[in-house]
Amino acid sequence: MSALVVIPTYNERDSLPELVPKVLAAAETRVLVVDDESPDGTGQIADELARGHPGRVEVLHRSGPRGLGHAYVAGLRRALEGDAELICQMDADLSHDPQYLPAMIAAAGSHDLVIGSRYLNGVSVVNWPLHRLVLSTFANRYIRQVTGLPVTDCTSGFRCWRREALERVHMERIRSQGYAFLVEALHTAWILGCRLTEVPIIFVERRTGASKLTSSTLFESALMPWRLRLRRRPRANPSV
Ligand SMILES: Nc1nc2c(ncn2[C@@H]2O[C@H](COP(=O)(O)OP(=O)(O)OP(=O)(O)O)[C@@H](O)[C@H]2O)c(=O)[nH]1
Ligand SMILES: [Mg+2]
Repeated sequence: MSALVVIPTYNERDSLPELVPKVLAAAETRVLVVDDESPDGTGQIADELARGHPGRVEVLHRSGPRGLGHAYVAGLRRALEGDAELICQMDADLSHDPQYLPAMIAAAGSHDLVIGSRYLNGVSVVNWPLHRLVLSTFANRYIRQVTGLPVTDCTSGFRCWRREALERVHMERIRSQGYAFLVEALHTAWILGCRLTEVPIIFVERRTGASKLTSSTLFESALMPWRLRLRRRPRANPSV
């Protein structure tokens, strides 16, 4: 099945040139970089990568309000305008290793949404300071308990969607940013009766560039599970 990998970028000039060739080599993939006018010139580097890989790499230059949620919405919508049967999403900072793409793509043969999961077999995270590890594992446990989501890693940005499932989720209706966006999209898919599965990954902390995690994103993420809890539960007979 043809897969398009959507990669949002903001100031990732050091990691993107290493990541894109690895993604293209890992599987039958194409890449869509979604850049938000990165001040470090990542957008121009992405344009060079597109020129070097004609037909396989495309760049969407966004302007307007910045934010990971906006970038996901724009990128995933653009992806749906094309003909890819599978649409993957991953971070640009090399935390998500493209070596896992083939397993995720294979799992999408029988599932609607595949999650690259850090917490399927204990904790598979390299080089995170203790406070990040505690925050992330606590957040995931909290989300699961409040919402009932049957997934160990609800905040992973490494995902592979079947296009029909992505179409039904209507990403443009999701207003939140960052982790809350990821949790809401996953929850919506679950409510719609999508078949969810996880593939274990080893997550490696970024070596270059800076995290864009902000306290407002964390606050939004803390409230989100309670909003989701008020929604309906999944359909008994999934139709996707
Ligand atoms: N287009 C776009 N991309 C963004 C924006 N904010 C973050 N990103 C990208 O989204 C991905 C995830 O962002 P990170 O800063 O790595 O956030 P994180 O993975 O939650 O945090 P770390 O663990 O510290 O890396 C990276 O590829 C970023 O470059 C944004 O506002 N616009
Ligand atoms: Mg990261």
